[in-house]
Amino acid sequence: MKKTKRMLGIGSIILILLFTAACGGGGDGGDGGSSGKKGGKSTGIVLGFSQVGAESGWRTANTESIKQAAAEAGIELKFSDAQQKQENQIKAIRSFIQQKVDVIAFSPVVESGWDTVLQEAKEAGIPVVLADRAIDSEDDSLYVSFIGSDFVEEGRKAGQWLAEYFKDAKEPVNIVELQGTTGSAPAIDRKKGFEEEIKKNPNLRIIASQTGDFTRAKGKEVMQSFLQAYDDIDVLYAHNDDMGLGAIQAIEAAGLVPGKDIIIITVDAVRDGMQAAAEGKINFIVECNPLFGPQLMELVKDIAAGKEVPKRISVIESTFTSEQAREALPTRKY
Ligand code: GZL
Ligand code: ZN
Repeated sequence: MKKTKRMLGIGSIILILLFTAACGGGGDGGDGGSSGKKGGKSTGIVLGFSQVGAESGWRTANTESIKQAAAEAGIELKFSDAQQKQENQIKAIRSFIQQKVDVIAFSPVVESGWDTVLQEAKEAGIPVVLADRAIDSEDDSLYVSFIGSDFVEEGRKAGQWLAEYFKDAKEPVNIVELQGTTGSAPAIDRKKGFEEEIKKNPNLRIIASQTGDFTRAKGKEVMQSFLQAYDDIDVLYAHNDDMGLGAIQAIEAAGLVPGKDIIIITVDAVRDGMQAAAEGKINFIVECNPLFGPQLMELVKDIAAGKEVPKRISVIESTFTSEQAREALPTRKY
């Protein structure tokens, strides 16, 4: 199944400094949920947004950015939290169609199984935006734009750093991997990018890989099972900070020192992850920027105005070693 993302020509990828725009444009993350900021003049636009859930710090920062940006843009937001269940997202999209919203946006919890409901939106004449995660549909006429990170690149950054860190290793480096939600674009692509890089160093090998569903609780539980099954784990690669933080609890409970006995790499760079990195418990964090609320609202306005919009809007993101996390922490927006 060809991936939606690959079908998009590089030319159509518009690199937008979301991070700057979001932070500069009032996407101040931290108190994003506050209704403190007064709403902008109403545009009369109604946006239906189906969110994955509230599974991680990244997700809550993303939700706050979207809610705050909608209020500031004067866009009426109908927001639904799917508790990480695809059937709830499909129900929400159908409800938005019934309510005849102007635009539908959603972060698909998994890549597959969307064609039927998106065909219904298309027949109802309601444009759809993919936010954060992509779908693997063959038919890219089912959505007008995809705004989100390049997860394969995030996985490559993690793999590149690890390959460099262990470039002089003389013996095998045993890696355990906590995958994100099974079937989700970030889980599939972060694994893909990471493996592309580590296969260049035969000493680096993944001895166990299992989903922790992007949550702390599951990350801790699966790491406990890894620690019971293997007595020589050198590295943990977790697809998000929350699973990494749960795993750290298991590592410390086993009497091991995270960041030293087990090198830890995570993705997101949310506040709690950056705090652990600053303390040396996480050695390398790949940033995934959730603050695209303002950018999404500009896109929704353009779509509602019938303007041509880019098929793919990507974000520029950074990475942090422990030292860099210590420096960045005081000014973090999320
Ligand atoms: C990535 C996003 C992922 C985060 C996780 O853009 O879809 O989902 O990395 C979140 O923390 O659960
Ligand atoms: Zn070892």
